[in-house]
Amino acid sequence: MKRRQVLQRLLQASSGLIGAYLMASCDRAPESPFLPNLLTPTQPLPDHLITPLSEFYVQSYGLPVSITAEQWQLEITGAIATPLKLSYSDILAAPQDDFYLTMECIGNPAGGNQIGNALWTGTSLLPFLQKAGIRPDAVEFVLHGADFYETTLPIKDVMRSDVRLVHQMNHAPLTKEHGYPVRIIIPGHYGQKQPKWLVTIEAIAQSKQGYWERQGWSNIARISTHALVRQVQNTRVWNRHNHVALPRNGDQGWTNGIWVAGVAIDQSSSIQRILVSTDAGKTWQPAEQNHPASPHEWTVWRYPWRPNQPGQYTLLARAESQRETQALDDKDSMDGSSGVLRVQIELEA
Ligand SMILES: Nc1nc2c(c(=O)[nH]1)N[C@H]1C(S)=C(S)[C@@H](COP(=O)(O)O)O[C@H]1N2
Ligand SMILES: [Mo]
Repeated sequence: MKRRQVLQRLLQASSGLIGAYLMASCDRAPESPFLPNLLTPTQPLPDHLITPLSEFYVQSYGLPVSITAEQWQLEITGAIATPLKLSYSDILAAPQDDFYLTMECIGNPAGGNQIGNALWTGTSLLPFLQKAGIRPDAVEFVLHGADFYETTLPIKDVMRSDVRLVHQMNHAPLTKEHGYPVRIIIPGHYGQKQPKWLVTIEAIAQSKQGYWERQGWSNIARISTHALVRQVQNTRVWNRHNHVALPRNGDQGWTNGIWVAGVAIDQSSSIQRILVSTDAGKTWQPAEQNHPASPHEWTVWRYPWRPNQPGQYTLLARAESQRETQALDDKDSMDGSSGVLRVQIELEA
């Protein structure tokens, strides 16, 4: 992929984020997923931090598709023994699971807003695939959206009981933008492996690449271990809003200490520690964190910083999962950003 395309993708990512930022900053007090819950020192960190729908990023390469639940059909086809056609009521009639999962775009830059956590409801795809009978020569599945979006994954990555056909987000039907009536969710992978308006699952005998993958984005798109700083005291730290000035006194003053808070996630293993540095990476201290039951849901964390001098500070956060420790690079790569955001803090004298 060309640099220009990377840039375009990053711009796409940030326009979503600017949208969300404006929405949050205009009318009333923002119903922020971060501000109140994370900063009450006497309260334990919440078990789950759900992103309000109004702030949940949308990433679609084209316009959202309008299909009704009645029109919708999912075809399982290709290198299989028995082609299947499923209706919306077939999906609802199967056993239902609720699960928390954090969705993130592979193009989300360090500190970006192309990430959100939701409670999803759906049914396991595996029994349907078993019924269809995958032929031994099949190597991959192509997952097709009604917008002609497509992405692929190896057979073994899709034939897992935690891969689900999802029709609800936070106990409400998926909105059109998020893939109504049905999308697929394949835990551990970035958003590009989760087609919305899913209409065909095709088993193929020769591997191929999907829409974003043909443009150079990782073909396997597994989420890397990374921490994201989300707020410093009451200021949200989104990408390109990473400069925070704090007065000496008053509610938002720094003399009584400063709360820094954020999230962290990995593809498949739980987050062991989040380390925070307030001296540009020279020294690191562990933050307080929650421990979600699923490794596919973000860990939330907060760190009470007690600076004693005014001046300029560079604040960073990095995560350690059971798999790896986040490197200290700050490049946004085509394998997903594991970059560390450097937040510039000015404590006023
Ligand atoms: N059909 C379809 N599915 C899609 C896409 C798309 O353009 N079309 N974009 C993918 C990408 S790149 C991401 S990051 C996620 C975003 O999901 P969301 O819009 O529900 O947050 O959807 C994925 N599924
Ligand atoms: Mo994405």
